[in-house]
Amino acid sequence: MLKVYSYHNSICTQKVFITLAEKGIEYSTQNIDLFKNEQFTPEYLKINPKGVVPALDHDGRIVIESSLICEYLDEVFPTPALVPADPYLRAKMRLWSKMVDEMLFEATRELSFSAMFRQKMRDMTEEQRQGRFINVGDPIKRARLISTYEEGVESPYVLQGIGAFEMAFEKMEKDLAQAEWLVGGALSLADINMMPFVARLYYIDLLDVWLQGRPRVAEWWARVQALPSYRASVPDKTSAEQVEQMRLHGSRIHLRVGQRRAEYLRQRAA
Ligand SMILES: N[C@@H](CCC(=O)N[C@@H](CS)C(=O)NCC(=O)O)C(=O)O
Repeated sequence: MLKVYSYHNSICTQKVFITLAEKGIEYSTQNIDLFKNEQFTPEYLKINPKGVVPALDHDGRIVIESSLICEYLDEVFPTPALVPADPYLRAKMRLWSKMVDEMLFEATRELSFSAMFRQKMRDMTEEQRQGRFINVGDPIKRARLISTYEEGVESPYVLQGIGAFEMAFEKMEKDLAQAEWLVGGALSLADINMMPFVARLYYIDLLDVWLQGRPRVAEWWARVQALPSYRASVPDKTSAEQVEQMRLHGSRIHLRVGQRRAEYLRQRAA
């Protein structure tokens, strides 16, 4: 039996859902409401001491960290293979996982927060909001959260996030010149890791900022949107109301994100 601890619209959890769907594996889910601080209850912290989703329960054995969960699933359920057999290609695939875990996750959080979660945080009671800040154990993560809550798109962390996406999309456009998927010509966890992050930009109406002049990434994104595993795990699990909210909040920061990207590119060229 497989159970995924998740929160709707969680980008890390979407990686796990797409992997499970590619492999045609049945699973159940348990919702952890991140805006009610359910990730910090003593019961959930026993499952994931980091106080985040996702977590996978496989017959009572818990696996955490979305990239590790996806690799675990690939080892336990090897068909179809989503990790290249060739060690060199496997290393290239893991480079994409690192890019997502070390750069794009924070970048997406910053953009999502400044677009919409900021508003959700404003709607919390002061006690809930402080609880949310205090419970984030990692001081760097807490500083980023407070900064994007207070400064929105003007936060220095948002500029950092914009730079992270710039580097990722540059690499995608380059790597996709070789084949239609990111590593070795076949769909792999490299693509699956990237999907929810590109999708989030799409939903918050910011993807066009990075797709301009990147035809290969645009074609990759069209291929992803046609994949049944992606459709079942992201659009089909996202309500019309959420789609509307993301679009609405994202469109409000669209102009400013474009300007900050230009600022980033100017700084980089100087
Ligand atoms: N590196 C972790 C990140 C997990 C993570 O931060 N998940 C977010 C949702 S996408 C979360 O649970 N956030 C709750 C919080 O920050 O309080 C992974 O990939 O599993």
